[in-house]
Amino acid sequence: MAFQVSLNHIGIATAAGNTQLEKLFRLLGITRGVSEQVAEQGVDVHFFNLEGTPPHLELLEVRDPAGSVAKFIEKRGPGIHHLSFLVEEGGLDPLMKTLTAEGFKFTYETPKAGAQGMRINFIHPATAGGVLIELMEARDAHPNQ
Ligand code: CMX
Repeated sequence: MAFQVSLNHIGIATAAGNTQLEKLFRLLGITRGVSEQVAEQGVDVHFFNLEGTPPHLELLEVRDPAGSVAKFIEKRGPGIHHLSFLVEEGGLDPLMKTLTAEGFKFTYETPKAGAQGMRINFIHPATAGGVLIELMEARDAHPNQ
């Protein structure tokens, strides 16, 4: 089965209150889009739009010092954290099934609610060449999740 995915954003981990990249993006003329608190992931996310279309840049600003992004910064320092791919509606569950059968390990058994009204799951970097990969799908197809 062929799956349709597109690169949606690049997530960048940043410490709370650090505005270096935001300033740089502004000077480069990259406009700031929406910001959203994602309590479940322990971060505030700030989207920056490249000419209004994906791929976007997503700053992950730490809010929960015990969360996974805080842990990432502690271990590896701030910087590029994940690549996020948008999966066509209805495609996430079958894609997870296929990738799991191929040996890829997901961080959650079932997708969780993410920013921008998305269902999200992550492929563990240990099974994906050292890169954390987020897969996301519009929640419209799953109104109860
Ligand atoms: N990219 C690449 N490698 C990473 C990584 C990342 N983002 N995060 C952790 N790792 C590496 C660690 O360096 C470590 O490598 P070594 O074994 O070589 O030292 C290994 O993965 C295990 O790391 P850990 O610190 O022990 O962390 P855990 O295994 O407990 O958790 C992970 C790692 C990916 C499962 C966890 O961070 C996770 O569940 N991530 C998904 C949730 C998330 O990242 N949310 C933030 C984004 C929210 C959003 O965009 O909305």
